[in-house]
Amino acid sequence: MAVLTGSRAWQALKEHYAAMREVHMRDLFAADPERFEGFSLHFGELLFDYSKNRISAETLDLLCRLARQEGLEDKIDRLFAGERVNVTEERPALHMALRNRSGRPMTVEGRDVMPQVNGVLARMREFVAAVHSGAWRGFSGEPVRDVVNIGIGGSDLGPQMVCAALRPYGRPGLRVHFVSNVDASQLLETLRDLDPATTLFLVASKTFSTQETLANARSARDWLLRAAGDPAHVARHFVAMSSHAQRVREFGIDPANMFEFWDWVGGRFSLWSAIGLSIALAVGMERFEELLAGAHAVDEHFRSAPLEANIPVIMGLLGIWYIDFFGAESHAILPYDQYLHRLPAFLQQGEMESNGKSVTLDGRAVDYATAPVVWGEPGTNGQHAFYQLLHQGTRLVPADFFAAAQSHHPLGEHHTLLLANCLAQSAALMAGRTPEQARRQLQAAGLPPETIDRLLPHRVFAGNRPSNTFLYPKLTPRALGALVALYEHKVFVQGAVWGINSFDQWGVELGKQLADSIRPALRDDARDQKFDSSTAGLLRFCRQYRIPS
Ligand code: G6Q
Repeated sequence: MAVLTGSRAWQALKEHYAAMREVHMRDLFAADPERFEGFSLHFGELLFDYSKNRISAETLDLLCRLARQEGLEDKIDRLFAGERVNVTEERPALHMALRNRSGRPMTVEGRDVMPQVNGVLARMREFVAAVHSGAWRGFSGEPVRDVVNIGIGGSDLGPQMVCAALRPYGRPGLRVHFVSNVDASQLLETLRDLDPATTLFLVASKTFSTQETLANARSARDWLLRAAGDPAHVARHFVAMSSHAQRVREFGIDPANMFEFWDWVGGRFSLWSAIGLSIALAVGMERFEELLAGAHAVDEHFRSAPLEANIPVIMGLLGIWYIDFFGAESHAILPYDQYLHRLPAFLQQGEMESNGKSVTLDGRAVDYATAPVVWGEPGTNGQHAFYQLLHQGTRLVPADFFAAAQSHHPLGEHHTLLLANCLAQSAALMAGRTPEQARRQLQAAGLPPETIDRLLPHRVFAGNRPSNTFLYPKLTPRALGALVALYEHKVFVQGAVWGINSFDQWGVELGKQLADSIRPALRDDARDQKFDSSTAGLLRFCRQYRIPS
């Protein structure tokens, strides 16, 4: 047994689980009319309701003991102190500096990084103003009407999710698009309706060596030059966000058009950096800074609130409770907010890339489960698709619900219906429907007894399915910044307790390397013997039907 699972705090939780396993949340709510007050927290304008979880005060106490035993408080301090918490890449993970609005220094290796951070923010502000005012002009002298962010993974999912979420704040007359896939269909479908003369490309790549991004950026440059002619025009249509000036220059982008960030910013935590330029262009620098301020407020909370009242800590520990003790395999993200339709994909990367690990920091195999499969869709759509499994399937799927009390678009009864559905789903998952309730309903419908007996098992809902609910008055930049930072820190909390490195992603390397060796074999059959028979068979099929380019 590994150190963690053999530890006192873990064993205590295991015993406690044996007692809690059969406890129904229905009974917990019935026994304590104050349960909501006891298990919910307000943060600014955000409400975090975690009362619909299979927990008691003792559960939380034991989970916090586990966190303390694993040195969480110290690990949080070391994270904020800019220590090299990403041990396999020997870097800090100091994305909090990007949104530090406190005026306090934040240091990496003893050096305050805030002057650099604020310097890039100032350049972004200038650039955004120039684009918005029309002072920045393309090769034909026209202002920018379309912005295309070319990036993938962390250089795409965050800004894309935020731009979608903050669409109501979008600047009229400026459209922002995202191209990530190396499948040319995405690039070509995006460019089809755009005018090269009024299109600005943002090449977002920390390393500036990512195959998909460079392939898309090259093809975008060719598309531009077919209209613009002179390569000197690239400078008016291409800017880069990167930590690698040399490669940016080699690509042909003027380093004067490069917005820098640093290797202490992980890709999936980079939307707060220059990688957020698409956001700033979409909604304006002021709104971008409100987003930063929302996240900063959460940073302050995370580093100072006691574990028992610390929202990301509670989120992380609840996850551990279900994953490691109840055996939950997945976690659903269910926004009742169409503007958050990319949130599940964004959080999927945040959790699965960060904590999808099976060795500890010192390289030992874990004997406990780590990150769950994170998935989801906007709520009401999901209700007509996969909620059946959430309510009556054989798996326990903890879920997070999100909703704004006010819509950006008050229209008739729409928002009332949306909210009613959101609140109804978490209540139904929690309480379920007992056989007695189901029988009464069927009797009330006037069905004969034998039909009732036949239908009854199908009409029962076990309930006891846990969820958290996040409510906010309106989906503002500030509220969104806070939500995202809560999840970033949740991921850190879980990684800290599991003793894994949440900041590397070696698991994405093997496939990339193999792709490099498979690529030539798509043209040349002499290489087939290098591959397993399945890969060789798939290659034969591709070669047979493919139109060589
Ligand atoms: C995120 C990962 C990964 C990364 C992409 C793009 O944490 O590191 O998703 O963001 O692979 O990398 P570049 O920004 O270097 O192109």
